[in-house]
Amino acid sequence: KNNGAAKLGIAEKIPPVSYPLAEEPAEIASNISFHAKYSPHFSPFKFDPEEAYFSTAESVRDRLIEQWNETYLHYHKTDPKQTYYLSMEYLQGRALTNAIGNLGIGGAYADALKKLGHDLEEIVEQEKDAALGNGGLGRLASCFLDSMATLNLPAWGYGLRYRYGLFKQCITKDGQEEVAEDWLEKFSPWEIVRHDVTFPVRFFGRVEVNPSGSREWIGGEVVQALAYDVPIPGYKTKNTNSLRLWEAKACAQDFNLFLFNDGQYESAGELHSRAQQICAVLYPGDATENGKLLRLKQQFFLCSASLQDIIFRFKERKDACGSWQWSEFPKKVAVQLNDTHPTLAIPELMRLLMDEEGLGWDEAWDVTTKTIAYTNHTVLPEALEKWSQSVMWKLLPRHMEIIDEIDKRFMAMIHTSRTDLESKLTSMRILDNSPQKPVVRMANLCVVSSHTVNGVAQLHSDILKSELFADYVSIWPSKFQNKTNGITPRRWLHFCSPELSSIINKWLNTDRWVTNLDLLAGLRKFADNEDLQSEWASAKMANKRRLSQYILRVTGVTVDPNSLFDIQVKRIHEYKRQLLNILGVIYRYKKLKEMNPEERRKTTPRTVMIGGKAFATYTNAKRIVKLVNDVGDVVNTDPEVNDYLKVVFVPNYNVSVAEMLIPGSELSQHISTAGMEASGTSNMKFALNGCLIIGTLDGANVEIREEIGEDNFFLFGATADEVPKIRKDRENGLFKPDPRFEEAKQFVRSGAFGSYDYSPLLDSLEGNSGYGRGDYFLVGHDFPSYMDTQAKVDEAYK
Ligand code: B1H
Repeated sequence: KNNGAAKLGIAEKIPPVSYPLAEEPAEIASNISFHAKYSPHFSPFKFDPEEAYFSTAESVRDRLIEQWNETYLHYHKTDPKQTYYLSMEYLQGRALTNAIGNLGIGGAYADALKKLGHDLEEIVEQEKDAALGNGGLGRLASCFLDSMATLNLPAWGYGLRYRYGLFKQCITKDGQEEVAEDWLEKFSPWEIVRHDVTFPVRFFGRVEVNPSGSREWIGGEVVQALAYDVPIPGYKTKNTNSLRLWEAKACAQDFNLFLFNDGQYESAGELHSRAQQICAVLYPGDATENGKLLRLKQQFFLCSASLQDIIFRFKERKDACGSWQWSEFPKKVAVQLNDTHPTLAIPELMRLLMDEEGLGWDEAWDVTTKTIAYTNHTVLPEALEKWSQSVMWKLLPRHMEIIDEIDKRFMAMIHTSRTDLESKLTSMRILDNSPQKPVVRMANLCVVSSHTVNGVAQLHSDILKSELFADYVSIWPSKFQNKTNGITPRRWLHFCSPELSSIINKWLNTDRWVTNLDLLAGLRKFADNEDLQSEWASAKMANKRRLSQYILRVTGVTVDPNSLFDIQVKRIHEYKRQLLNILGVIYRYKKLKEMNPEERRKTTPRTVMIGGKAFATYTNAKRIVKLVNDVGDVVNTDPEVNDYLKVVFVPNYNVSVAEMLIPGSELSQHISTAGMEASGTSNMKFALNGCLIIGTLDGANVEIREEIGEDNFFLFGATADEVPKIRKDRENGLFKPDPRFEEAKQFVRSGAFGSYDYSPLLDSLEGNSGYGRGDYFLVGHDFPSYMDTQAKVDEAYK
């Protein structure tokens, strides 16, 4: 009777399995050995750390599968409203430590591996990071999945299964070199292919009008989307959600045997190789406007496959209870768009509802707008997606008809009920029909079609309301919200710094803070307790030692764990101002050189670490990477200053490297030009690990400072509302540079750090305006207050 389980066939069709999940270390060891023997991935009789990793992962996965199936069945039966997070990026990092930690079986697995002659800490290092994202936006998606699973929410992620994720960064004498990173080189034990979950996705073709007047998209080429599921376990709960990643495949009939037998091998498999291209690589951009047709295909592929799957699940659950209505869809389904990258979900949902399900425009529009919500992650103009109308008409003709209609109806609404906004209509419209380059403005499409739009930190959301989306606010005042970003305290404190985590447990007398961070405030009353202070300091020292060994291993540079560990890690971008950091270091180095040994001894020894990847064609970002490396080469081999300053470029910054760096940090830098970093999330990770911050009033820094207190935040620089006037003044020739700033730049120009030509980089800081000039990011303006504030840091450290 209406039993979802029976319909699904899970309970009835698979006979009960006799496969007890091991509890005791000896049983677990035998389970790991079982996998080594019967799910072998390497030649027999070999149990090296790599094989041990895969077998351990498979043993842990057995437990996840159990919880995972039960979770699916539970939601199938209870039919709650389900959230779907659509994102082109996920930066998952490693999964083994997280899974073991969430299941609470770390001790037992460590003991089991010991019995097998292995060390859990070494085994987890065998895993390659799943880096299907560029930076903060992708990591945010992964943190949300962890959080939603832990909160027992029915929430799935949808993404693409890129064959090659983010590139590996190698540092050579020329600076950054990108190398393809093959995360699937062996295989991933965390993904399960669902051979029964496939959907067709069409590209190109044309729209035909049927005799009934309905419209149909036909022709073109069709590829299959095949689902790979990754389990997302919650912390200390059975709830285990899914990250469903799509792969593109051609069908067998798309392989042309006739051509192949004729020796035309490439043409024979053309459709297959075209399908393969779709998920071949992660779009390498972070805030760039590069991608063209392939990127658009990727975006549509994600949206179409995910929505077909969502509709399928909606019907599957509804069928169990007999009749249902489309108006119920938004009561059962929420779709969150991670930036504009999955915007095509809007016209695709409209198309599926109208052309496949037979709804009229009004009904389909009502369902779509009640289902879709949009998160904006940037106000940088170059990152606001705009797609060429002609490319869109070619690739997605039916969707362009729908977008055109949404645009027309939006204009009609303005003309009838908001004539006061008519003068703004040209910029508020979805279609930009300027004759040189007609484009679709994806952010405008999202704002018009979503029930809710959010920014990712209070300041950013305020800027969205007062600038980027200001004209829409008077039409839909309650549509615009703030949702300040967050991070998972499991990965970013509990698992990455077990020492600090157990000290917190001890002093709070509970580990409930792991799922309720507000409880950390309970530590305040012990802040002056010397026992806590010394335990805290020894945990920090242990993390600094571990980090020092890592730095030595990957860079060959010896750093002193007794020096101040000062870290800036994030994508390399001019607005994030790694250049401000390194120019400050250069000035510090020059002054140290000018001191006598007596004076030097009075300074605070520092180790400055900078890490991050530069977009492959972003020349100035790559010059910054090169400069940091060149400065390091000179400073680290200069015996005069060696005990007082080290400069390290940490190569190949990724999730796992972050898990090593952040717990060992004492000062971290979040120094973007005010108003340009939408939120930032590493600032939260550092603060959570007892690290002080030097930063501007930008993004989530503002709220972090309120939370951790002004004493723990070294504030400097212009504020967001001062920035426009500072830029204007500069254009009018009113800027007077600080002599320290001039000295630092001159030192680089003098060739103190080698013969590489840094003038294009330094020239971008000169002049009053112009492309790549005029110091758009206000490095010169903020330099003096940055240096003064760094001096306060030195004093505080003493
Ligand atoms: C953020 C991006 C982004 N904002 C374009 N925008 C991309 C834009 O491939 N692309 O084309 C990729 C990524 N990423 C970041 O999002 C913000 O800069 C951070 O401040 C913020 O913390 C993060 C998460 O909200």
